[in-house]
Amino acid sequence: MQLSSVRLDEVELPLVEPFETSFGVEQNRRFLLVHIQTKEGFEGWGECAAAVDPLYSSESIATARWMISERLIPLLFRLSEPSPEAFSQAAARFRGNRMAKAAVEIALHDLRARAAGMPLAQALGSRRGRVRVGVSVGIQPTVPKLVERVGRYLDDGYDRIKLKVRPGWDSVPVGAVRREYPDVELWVDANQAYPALAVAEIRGWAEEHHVAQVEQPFAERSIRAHAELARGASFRVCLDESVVDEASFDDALAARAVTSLNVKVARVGGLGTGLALAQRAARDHVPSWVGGMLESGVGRAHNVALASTPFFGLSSDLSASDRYYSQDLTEPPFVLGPGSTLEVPHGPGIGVEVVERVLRKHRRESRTFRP
Ligand code: OSB
Ligand code: MG
Repeated sequence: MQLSSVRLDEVELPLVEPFETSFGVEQNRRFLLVHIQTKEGFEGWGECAAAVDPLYSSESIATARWMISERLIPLLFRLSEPSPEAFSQAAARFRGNRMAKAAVEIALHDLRARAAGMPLAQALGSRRGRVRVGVSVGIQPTVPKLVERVGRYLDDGYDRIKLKVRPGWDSVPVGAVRREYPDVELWVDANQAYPALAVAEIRGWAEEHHVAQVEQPFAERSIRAHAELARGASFRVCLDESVVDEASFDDALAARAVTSLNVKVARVGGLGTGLALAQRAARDHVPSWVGGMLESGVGRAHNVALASTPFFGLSSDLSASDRYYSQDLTEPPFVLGPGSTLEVPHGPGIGVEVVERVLRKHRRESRTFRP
């Protein structure tokens, strides 16, 4: 395959409601979109999860735009065969910048699968027609509003709820949700907001309110604090930000700091590493699931394809299109199906199509690169 162009767009899509985490609030999702085209007439789409500010991790739209346009696209144009594996191998000499690398790597996966006329899910080794999903619920203005919000998601059909928590928004809101919905599967995610000293306090409220999983309460590098929390806990300790590659996962496993793994395509630099991590987790009997970054339909479709492979045992943070956007970038929309699931698309590649009209309406910037 010979590349003819790579287009890098910046898009701003309004979220149906603001999403607040321990690190801030988002009203609109701004992200980069990668569109690769070949001389043979094939295409591949990728999305970069980096946000405007480097709050979730050190990457931002600005750093990712520089990395993709000044380093990764030139590197891609020099490859003799533009496969995701050849790209990742060549890009490995650049440190970090995993969200930027992931955006290009996943576009190459979509391209290869489309060129083969095969669904990406199948190309990744999928065996499932549907994936189990839950919903991640942002911090709300008040506890009653949170309880009401959770109730509406349960009415929609989600059967697993993840609450965003932070110091000052934990025991009381989590307890209120638990009292109202005694049987719901409850997870919490703190996005690194607690000091290592908070181990006993977190264990106290998480056990009291029967929380099944506590995600990334401590800083990315605080492996020891996560191990302390995991020791003898009745809940799983899930790592998100701490695991960025196979080496960091190995270290966390050796320290017994991880009893559930959030596999985010963006955080780990692409589908290749995402799959490898999920396989490794399965081998070590650590249940895993696919995390999301409020992606548009492009990124979500990649995540759904990954989640459909046999290595994931827990429900993923992949909700229906209408949980994020009233007008998604792709069609058909993802809709919640029976048993809190999303259907894995059947078409070639990611199996959903970017709607040019929607893209043009929400595009703020566009640059095209040629070999
Ligand atoms: O930590 O999982 C996270 C969104 C933005 C940044 C970090 C996280 C999230 C989510 C969203 O929880 C999950 C989703 O996309 O549905
Ligand atoms: Mg998380």
